[in-house]
Amino acid sequence: MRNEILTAFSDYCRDYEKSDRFYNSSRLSKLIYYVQEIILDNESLYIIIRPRIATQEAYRLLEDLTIEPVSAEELLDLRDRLVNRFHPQEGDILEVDFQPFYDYSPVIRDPKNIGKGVAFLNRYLSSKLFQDPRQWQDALFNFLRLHRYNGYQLLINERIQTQQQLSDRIKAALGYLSDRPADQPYESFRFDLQDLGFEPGWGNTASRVRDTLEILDQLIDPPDHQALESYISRIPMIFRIALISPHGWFGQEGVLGRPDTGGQVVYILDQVKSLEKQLQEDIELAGLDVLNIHPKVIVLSRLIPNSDGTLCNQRLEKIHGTLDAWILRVPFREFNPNLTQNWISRFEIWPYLETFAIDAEKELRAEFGGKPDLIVGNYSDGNLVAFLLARRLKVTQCNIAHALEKSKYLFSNLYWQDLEDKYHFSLQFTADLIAMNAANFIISSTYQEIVGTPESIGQYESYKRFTMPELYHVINGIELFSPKFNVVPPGVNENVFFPYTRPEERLLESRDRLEDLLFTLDDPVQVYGTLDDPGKRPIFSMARLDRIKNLTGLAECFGKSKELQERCNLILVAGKLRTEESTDHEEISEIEKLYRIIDEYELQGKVRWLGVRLPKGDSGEIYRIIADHQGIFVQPALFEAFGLTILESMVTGLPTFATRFGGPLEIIQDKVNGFYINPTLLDEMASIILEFVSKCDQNPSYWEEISKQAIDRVYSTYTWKIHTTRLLSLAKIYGFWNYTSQENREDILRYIESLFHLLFKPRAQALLAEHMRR
Ligand code: UDP
Ligand code: LCN
Repeated sequence: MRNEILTAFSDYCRDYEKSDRFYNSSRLSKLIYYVQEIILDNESLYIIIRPRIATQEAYRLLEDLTIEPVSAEELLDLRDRLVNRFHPQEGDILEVDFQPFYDYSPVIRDPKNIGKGVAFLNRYLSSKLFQDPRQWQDALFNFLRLHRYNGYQLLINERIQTQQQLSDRIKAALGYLSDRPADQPYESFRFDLQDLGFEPGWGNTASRVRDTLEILDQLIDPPDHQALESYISRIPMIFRIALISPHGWFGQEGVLGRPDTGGQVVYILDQVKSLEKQLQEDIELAGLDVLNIHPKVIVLSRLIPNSDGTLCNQRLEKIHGTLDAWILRVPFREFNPNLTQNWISRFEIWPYLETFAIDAEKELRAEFGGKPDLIVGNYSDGNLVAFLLARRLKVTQCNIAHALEKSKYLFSNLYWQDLEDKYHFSLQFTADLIAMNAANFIISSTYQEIVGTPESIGQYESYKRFTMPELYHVINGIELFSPKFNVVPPGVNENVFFPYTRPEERLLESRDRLEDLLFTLDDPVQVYGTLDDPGKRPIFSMARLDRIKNLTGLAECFGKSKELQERCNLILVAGKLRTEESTDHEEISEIEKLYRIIDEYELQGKVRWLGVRLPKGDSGEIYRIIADHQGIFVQPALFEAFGLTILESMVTGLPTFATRFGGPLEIIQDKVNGFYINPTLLDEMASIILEFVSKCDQNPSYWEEISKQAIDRVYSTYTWKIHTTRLLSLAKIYGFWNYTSQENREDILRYIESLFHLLFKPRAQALLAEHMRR
């Protein structure tokens, strides 16, 4: 592995007293820097190089020092041999290859533009379309005629029959509007415009209608791609959105901190509110209130009959703070009630998803009174259901991964057979391949989620080429240069998570209660551990007790550093205190491990472990109380796809120390508005924290400096307003291009369907058979 190669090279240079120049800038050192992996196979050495982001090359170095390139197929065979899962005599293994489907669609050239798909697509397709003005004008005209809401025609009516007529009527309408006061309401001249052939959707005032018509006029002749983007973003095309999130406990109370239920729920609930608000604004601006049009957003999840005190057994739940946004819960069909009546881990739910999609389609249609205009999938299961629904309903599909499990577990594909019992990665990775290729567009929270950094490969990139020994070889799993990828990061709920410096917005009552809970309350049901000196600087962390979240690593880092223990307390908010209360194998083993570490390092008196599920308002206040105590937040995950807790702690004003593996590397700018830590190097982690604490002790304004920078970082870059404006504009633009370019996706979708039926389904059925026996 890369880390070992770098260490071996550095040891070699030291032992053989190589010069600095050799170590840092010789050709060999450069080569070593780009080597991702070395495989030793009998007499040959295989070197896998990543010379650029999203690019991989493999070479074989023979004993006589000749070098040969190695093909993708050979490399995957070699990997199978390495884990003793290679049976050439049994025939070739299935090769999955999506490349041919991307061969005739446009691709981004420069890796730095990956994740800016829509800008690229706009430029590319407009230059193609604009070459033939006649074809372009027809496409635009036909697109404008499409739009309806509940059967009511929007934008243009049958009085405009041709593209030429459209052009003339725009000029006539502009003339008509030229002497109207800018703020004259649309309603007062609606029927005059209707006579000319224009229906609602152009604007809510004379000036807005005029602006929209002017952009369109400009777009007809001569067209340019910027005008196109701003025009399409104004078209009222989206009124109903379905967000799909089947697994976990999807609810508004009592769910966070349970296994499988973390950031995704927070993300979606905030996104819904922001989406509804944005849709409302757009509808109002387009002048569509005259038709009494209102947006509706539905989060589709599974109904869990035994809902452990949550509302997850309720079919419909209104989302707080919205007018018409709901959680719609559809039960899994009752195969084995011992399972289907209860929460089912995200690693086990694959057999239920197809029938769930079939049942959900009817319920969604009933609730929306029609079909949605956009379907957004979340996580591997939600994206698979989004694909099934979008295919049946013929609606634009957007994917959000949140976290792709493949990169969280080292060699999860190579050793999938050993992990299958617990994780069923053969289903999950197949579902991922299906959904990511089927999606019309994908939004990611960071650039590195797609293609990583110069040093590490991205989450989507890990699907490019891999082997599932004895199941299939993926020769090309996803086109990373495809314009379907767009980076659109989330925000934080600014009503809940806001700077500790705003006393007027804080509730005194909850502050006192939570202060007690954090530092002093003696309640063995909720809290483990008492603090000898509650006045010490708190090191705080909050996460689910997943292995990957590595709260136990943080406890161990604290345990190993006497100096840290002298100067700080460790306070953890982590789901549960007792193994008997959990059915999740990772949670159980993390609980056991945490107790072991506290004992082994004798941390009694220095650690408090809160096994509570905080209502959202409380978690906001908890960060602020830690900030009142000039504490810090540490996020020690072995890998974090994005990390909402990092945004939450930063916006509160807490100096934040977060893992350098994953999204935090993009959120934080090291030593400017937070700090990177390497959770595998516990001593180094302790010394980074200690250095900060010492600096603060010498110069108290240092804490405030970092705190202020952290707050600024979130407000400037991570807000829901930025997110939803972008998401809606993407949905419209991809919808437009799908229509006008007449891109034929039927071939790739048929291939995907085959994979679903021939690969995914039999395995899902086998898992179901196993579930029936439980
Ligand atoms: N959270 C919480 N209580 C807990 C654990 C987590 O409220 O006991 C919330 C936390 O505030 C954050 C989310 O759950 O909003 C976790 O999101 P993140 O993206 O950090 O990680 P995930 O759990 O999705 O991997
Ligand atoms: C899942 C994760 O693991 C986190 O890193 C993200 O922040 C969260 O989803 C929301 O996207």
